[in-house]
Amino acid sequence: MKRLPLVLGLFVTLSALLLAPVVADATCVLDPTLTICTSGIIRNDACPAGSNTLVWCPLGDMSLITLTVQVFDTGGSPCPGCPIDVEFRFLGDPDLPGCDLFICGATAPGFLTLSGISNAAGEVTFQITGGGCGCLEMNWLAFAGGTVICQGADRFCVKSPDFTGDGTINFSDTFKYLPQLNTTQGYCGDLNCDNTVNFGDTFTYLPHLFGAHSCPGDNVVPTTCTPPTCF
Ligand SMILES: [Ca+2]
Ligand SMILES: [Ca+2]
Repeated sequence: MKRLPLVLGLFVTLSALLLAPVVADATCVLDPTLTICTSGIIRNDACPAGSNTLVWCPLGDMSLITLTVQVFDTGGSPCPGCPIDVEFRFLGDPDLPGCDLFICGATAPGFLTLSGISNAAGEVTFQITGGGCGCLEMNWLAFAGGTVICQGADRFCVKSPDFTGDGTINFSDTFKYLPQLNTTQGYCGDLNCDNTVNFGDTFTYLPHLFGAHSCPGDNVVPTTCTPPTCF
């Protein structure tokens, strides 16, 4: 008869441990259950707003993938000044034969870690760019004070003047682009998202070629990935 309160007490103790506030630093006591993580796109291309299709460049001068993390304290108020770390894992399925997908800043295939400090609204937005064309799967784990505060996944359809997906734009990319220009067709060559490949796309491509835009990083982990709204 005495075992029930003991089990109940153990359960309450365990629950309290699992939901314990996270002390990220001296000024920051988070309630991890209140954290909001939202993936998105900072759009700097002509692809449809609201779609998950984006054109990105290793230099970061086109569209960017974002993850916004918003943290709250145990009283439910936004928590500014909190150090947040995010471990990203990128998997991808290149659309062009012999090409790859590339993540700027990755330190191993598909592995990217970013750190930031929450602002007055308790928010920090992480920005990601890269190269290559195909389906990209982004998984993330966000940490504060070493504790996971949120996790999730999203998929994007990416394309880039870095057609080969090696993190730099040069004439190897031109050789991948020209066949689609010649046939006026192809998802990857349509850099301005008007459903044809023509000199409008060449004008988009050339500044990135002439600037030899590039970044350090690494490729993604191969996967089979097909989002519903591209290709
Ligand atoms: Ca390239
Ligand atoms: Ca086009």
